Amino acid sequence: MTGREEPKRLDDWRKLAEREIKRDADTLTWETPEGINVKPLYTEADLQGLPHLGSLPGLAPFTRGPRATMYAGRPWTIRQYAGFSTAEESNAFYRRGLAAGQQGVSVAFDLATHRGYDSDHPRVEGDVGKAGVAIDSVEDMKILFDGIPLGEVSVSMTMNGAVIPVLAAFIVAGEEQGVSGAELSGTIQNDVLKEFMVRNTYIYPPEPSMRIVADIIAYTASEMPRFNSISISGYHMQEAGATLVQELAFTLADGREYVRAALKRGLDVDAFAGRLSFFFAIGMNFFMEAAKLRAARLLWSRIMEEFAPKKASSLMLRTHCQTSGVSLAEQDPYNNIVRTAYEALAAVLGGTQSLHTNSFDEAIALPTDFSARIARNTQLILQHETGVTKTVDPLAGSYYVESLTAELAEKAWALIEDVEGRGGMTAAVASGYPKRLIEEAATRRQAAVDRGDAVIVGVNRHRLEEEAPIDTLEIDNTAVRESQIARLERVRRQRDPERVAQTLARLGEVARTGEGNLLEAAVEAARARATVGEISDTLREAFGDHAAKADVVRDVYGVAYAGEPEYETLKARVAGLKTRPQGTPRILVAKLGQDGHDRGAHVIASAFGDLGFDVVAGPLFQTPDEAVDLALAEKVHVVGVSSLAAGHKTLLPQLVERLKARGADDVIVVCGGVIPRRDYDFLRAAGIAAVFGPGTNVLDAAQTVLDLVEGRRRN
Ligand code: SCD
Repeated sequence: MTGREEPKRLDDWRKLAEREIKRDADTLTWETPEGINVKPLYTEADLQGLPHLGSLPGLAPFTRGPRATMYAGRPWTIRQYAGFSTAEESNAFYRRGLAAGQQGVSVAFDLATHRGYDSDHPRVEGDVGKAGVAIDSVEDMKILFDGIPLGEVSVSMTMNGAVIPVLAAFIVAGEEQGVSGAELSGTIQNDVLKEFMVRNTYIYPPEPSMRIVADIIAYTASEMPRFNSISISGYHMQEAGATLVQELAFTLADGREYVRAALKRGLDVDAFAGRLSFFFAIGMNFFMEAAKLRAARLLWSRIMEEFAPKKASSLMLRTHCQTSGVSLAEQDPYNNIVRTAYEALAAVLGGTQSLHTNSFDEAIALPTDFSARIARNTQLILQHETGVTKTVDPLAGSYYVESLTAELAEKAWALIEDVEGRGGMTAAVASGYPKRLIEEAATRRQAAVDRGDAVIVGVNRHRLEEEAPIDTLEIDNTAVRESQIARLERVRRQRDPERVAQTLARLGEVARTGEGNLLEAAVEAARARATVGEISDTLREAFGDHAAKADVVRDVYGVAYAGEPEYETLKARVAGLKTRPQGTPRILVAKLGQDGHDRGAHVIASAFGDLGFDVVAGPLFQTPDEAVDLALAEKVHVVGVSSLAAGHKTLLPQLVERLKARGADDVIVVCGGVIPRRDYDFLRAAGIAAVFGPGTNVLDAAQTVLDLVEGRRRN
C-alpha cells in the first residue's frame, strides 16, 4: 500500500468499525494508567518515522535483545526466588528445585537479616525466618549452599540494607567451599535508591548507602569478574503501584546515578558497566510489558552513551524479570496460575535473561512444594513445548508493539529528564518526588479496582460465592528463632573474640574515614565470624540510621469517587460524627516489625483521609509498645495494622495485650494485608475486631471500621 492509499483505506475501516459498534470508533481507544492511548487498530502508518526501528539483536542499542541468538542460543535462566525459615530448609528447597529443572538459585532473606539484625535481637521477634531465610553468620551461609557448587550454579541474593555483611558472608562461604571470588557467579541486588522509594529495607541514610553501592561495584569489578554487582530494580516500584512508565524511568534514572557514583569512586566505566544488571516486574498489560523491556534496552544504551564507554557490552541492558505479585488474588487462587503464565510469556517476548514465576499461593503465603512445582513448570513448558525460544524477538515489526516501544521510551525519557532537572535521582528520592508519584498511581489504581473499572476476575467480577480453602505453608517462627539463637551462641562461643574485635574496629575505621573498601574490610570480619548484626552495627555507629517521613497522599482516591452515592453517604457519615461528643474518628495506620511493604498502608491512609477520618500515619518498623505509645499520644479510636510479611500472629496479640496493660482496651484494633484465612479465628480470639484480607474493597473496610467505632465509642 502506498502512503497515499493508507488514509483512505483507514477511513473505510473507520466507517466499517463504526457500523459494527454503532458509535464513534474513538470510544474504543483505551487510556492506560501510563497516559498512553491504545488504539483499536495499528497500521503500517504507525511505524513511519519511529527512530528505533531497524536494529539487530546483540548489537547496540540492543532493543531486540542483548545476545545475537537470544533463546535460540541459550534460553533464559529459570531462577526462582525462594527462602524461608532456616538455612537447612531453604537449602533442601533449592536442591529439590535444581534437580527438577530450575537453573539458578535466588535467595530471599528474612526481614531481620535485611535490616541487619541478628535473630536474637528483641526488635525482630516476629520477623525471624518469616518472609525468607534467616542468616546470622558465615555458618548459616555455608549451610544454605551446602552441596550446591558455587563455581557452577549462579546465585542471586536479594539484599540491599545489610548488603555488606551478607555479601561478605557469601564470599567467605564460597572460599570455604573451595571457590574463589573470581569463580563466583551471580548477582547481588544492592539497589538502595529504590529502597528509599518503595521497598524500605534500608538501614543507613542515603549518602553512606550510596557509598556502600559504589564500594561493592568497585570490589566486584576487581575481585569477582563473573559477578553482577547490582540489580537495578523497578520490580518493587510496580509492586508499590507505579505505572510502567514510572517503573521504567525511575529504574533507569537510578542506574544512571549508580554509574555516576562508581565513576566518582575513580572506576573506569568499562571496568564495571558490563556487570550492571536490571530487574523488572511483569504485570498483566501483556504487550506493554513486552514493549517495556525493549524500550528499557533502547534507553539504557542512550544513557550509557553519555559516559563514552569503549566496550559495546557497557551499553547493554541485561535483566531479570519476575511476574507481578500484586496482580495475584487471594480469591479463586488457581486463576493466579493463568495470570502468571501470561506474564511469563510477556517477559519472554520482551527478551528477559532470567525469570521468576510466582506461585499461585503467593498472595497468601510462602509457596508449598506443589505451588512451586507449577510455577517452575510454567517456565519449563514455555522453554520446551511452545517453540517461543526458536526465534529472536518475535514481536519485532508489530505495528502495535513497535509503537508502544517508541511511546513508552518517549514518555519514560521525559520523566528521566524531569528527574535530571531535579538534580538526579538521589536528590529526587530525598525530596520524596518519585515516591509521591508512585503513591498517587497506587491510590488511583485502588479506586479503579474498587469501582470495578479495572476488572479482576474472581475479585470484582465473577466472584465465587464460596471459596474452597487451599493448603498453604506455615512457618513456626518460634522454632526457627530458637534454632537460630542456638547457632548464634555456638558461633560466638567458638570464635576468637580478639580477632572479631580487631576486624570490626578496622571496618569502623574504613567507614568513618572513607579510606579503603567497606566490603573488603567486612570480608575480614566475616572470616573471623563476626555476625551480620555486629557488622551492621559497626556501620550503624559510623553512618547512623535512616528514618523515613510518612506522608499521606490526599485527594486521589476521593477524586476518583467524587459524586458517587455510596462514597458520598460514607463521607457524610464520617462528617456526622464530628458533631458528636467523640468527634471525628481517628485512626492510626500502623506498621509493626521489620515489614516495610507500605503500599497498602499508604492507600488506606489516603482513602480514609479523603473520607474524612483523622489519619495518623505511623512510622515503619515499630514494636507493639511503640505503636501503643503513639496510639495513646494521638488519642486514636482505632489502630489499623497493615501486615504483609507474616508477622501478624506474633505482633498483633502483643499489641492488644499492651493496649490492655495501659488501660486502653477500648481502642479498636483491626488489621489488613496478606493474612491467610486460617489465621482469622486466631486473630479474632486475640482481640482483633476485623481482619481485611487481600482484595478487600477499601470502602467496605471503611464501612466496617465506622460500624465498629459507632458501636464501641469511648466516653
Ligand atoms: C546467555 N549466554 C549466552 C547466551 N545467552 N551464551 C551464548 N549464547 C547465548 N544466546 C551466556 C551469558 O553471557 C552468561 O555468561 C551466561 O550465559 C548466563 O546468561 P545470562 O544472560 O547472564 O543469565 P544469568 O546468569 O541468569 O544472569 C541474568 C542477569 C543476572 C544478568 C539478569 O543479574 C540475574 O540472574 N539476576 C537475577 C536477579 C534476581 O533473581 N533477583 C530476585 C529479586 P557470562 O556471565 O560468562 O557472560 C527478587 C525480589 O526482589 C522479589 C521481591 C522482594 O523481595 O521484594
